[in-house]
Amino acid sequence: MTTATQADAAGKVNYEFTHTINGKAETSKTSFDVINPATATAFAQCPDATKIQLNRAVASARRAFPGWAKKSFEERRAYLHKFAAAVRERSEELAALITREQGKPLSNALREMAGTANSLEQMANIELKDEVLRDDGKNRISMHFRPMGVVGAITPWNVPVGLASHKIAQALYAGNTLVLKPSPYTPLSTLLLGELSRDILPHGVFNVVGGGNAVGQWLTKHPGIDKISFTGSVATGKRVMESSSGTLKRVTLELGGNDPAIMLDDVDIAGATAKIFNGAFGNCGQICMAVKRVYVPEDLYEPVLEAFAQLARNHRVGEGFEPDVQMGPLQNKMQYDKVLDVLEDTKRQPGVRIVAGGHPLNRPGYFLEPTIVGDIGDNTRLVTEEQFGPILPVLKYTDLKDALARANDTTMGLAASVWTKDIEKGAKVAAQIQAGTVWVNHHVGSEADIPFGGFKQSGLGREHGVMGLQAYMEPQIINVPLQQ
Ligand code: TXE
Repeated sequence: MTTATQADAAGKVNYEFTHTINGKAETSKTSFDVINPATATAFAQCPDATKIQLNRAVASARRAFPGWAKKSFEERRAYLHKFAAAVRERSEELAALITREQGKPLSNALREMAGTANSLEQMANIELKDEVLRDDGKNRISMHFRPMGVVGAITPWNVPVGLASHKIAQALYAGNTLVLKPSPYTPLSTLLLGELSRDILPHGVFNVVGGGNAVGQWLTKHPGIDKISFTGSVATGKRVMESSSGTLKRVTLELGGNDPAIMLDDVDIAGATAKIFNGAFGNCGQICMAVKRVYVPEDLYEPVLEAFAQLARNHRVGEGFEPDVQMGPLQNKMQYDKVLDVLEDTKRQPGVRIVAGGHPLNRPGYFLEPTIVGDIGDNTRLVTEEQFGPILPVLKYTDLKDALARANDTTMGLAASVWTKDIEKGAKVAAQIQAGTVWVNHHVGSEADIPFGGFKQSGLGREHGVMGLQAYMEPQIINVPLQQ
């Protein structure tokens, strides 16, 4: 497996990445370039699956389903723990590949791999119990959860293996089999994960198929798929829901966020700004639940703005393999252009202050300085859209009610945070924000036993926890008369 992550002097990885279909390697006649965002050049090839190959992957998952569904939770737990151990053993290689194709610092890629192994284990440790709904001497009515069938999972490019691991863990532990399609921008680490699974999981239980958006669409329309689990943009999420409707597939959608952080007037400025900064600029701002807007009381506005600016100026940006680097490039050209466009729009706003950053780095690759923006209006692209990049608007407020109304004035509702020395007050303010997760004095995090998902157009359903697991299963009521 080592050659899959080693680059030659020109930065190219000369390794044949393959799909995993029915537990075996498959290539395709055609392939496409995978770009290293730190150099903006192609470094490897991803096989591009045909419709016939996708059909074969779905058929193999269907064949494997009855045997896998019949296994007990304990048996499936043992498989997932074994998979987690193998991932842990190879995490350095997988992390290096993530850094090369995704751009994030190697330390962050290693964290993503540790999270992947933990998530496979933690999900498989959840106990799902049958429930007795009524037992009154006349009837015994109980609820049981049954595996659904074949799950199609579609994943994005920001946290390629980490996000895939949530879907793998839930789908397989629940007793389903899986066909997973990674983003065409970052497919290789997931293909390698599939390769690693071949000696561990029964054939057909876990299939990984590389390809472009068309493969995703085939998956959502495929009559052999029972559920789609999707993480990506709101626009594509809506298309996924539409094309899944043909066979009434169950859908879980984890979409974008425009997540506010609200500082209260008793906030510890140094502590909060440092944590909010990390919550906004981690992974170059490309996290669905990242801080996307900060609301600050008027009296604290200038010191807070300056604290953010200092942090931005000291943040080390560079290629993910450079030592001590804290932020890599944006992941792809489409995203880079989109973020530059938002930046240009921001600079055109009357009275706006760019207090730190504001420029691309003078080197190849999709690098942008961490950028702090002050005195920007509410009705601007930077505030109303999900920027998904390293630009943070800092907004002033005089009245908390008004700040809450502005924070809630969005079609999204994924996550948010409240910052205060008074924890109880923080929790009361948190309850007034329309978002699936609201943290107090913290922002960004994901745990396999805690449900996660969005209000409004940030998604549909929840992943993680008992609730997440149940979303990969069908509830079944067994109604038994106790008197004839
Ligand atoms: O995502 P897409 P893109 C946001 C971010 C970004 C925007 C677009 O704001 O600028 O999304 O990014 C597959 N049927 N997020 O275009 O299109 C695709 O191949 C089925 C937020 O890369 O949503 C990939 O595997 N599948 C997000 C996956 O969908 C389709 C993380 C995601 O691609 C498809 C990433 C179709 N019709 C970007 N079209 C988050 N929630 O964290 C595409 N795909």
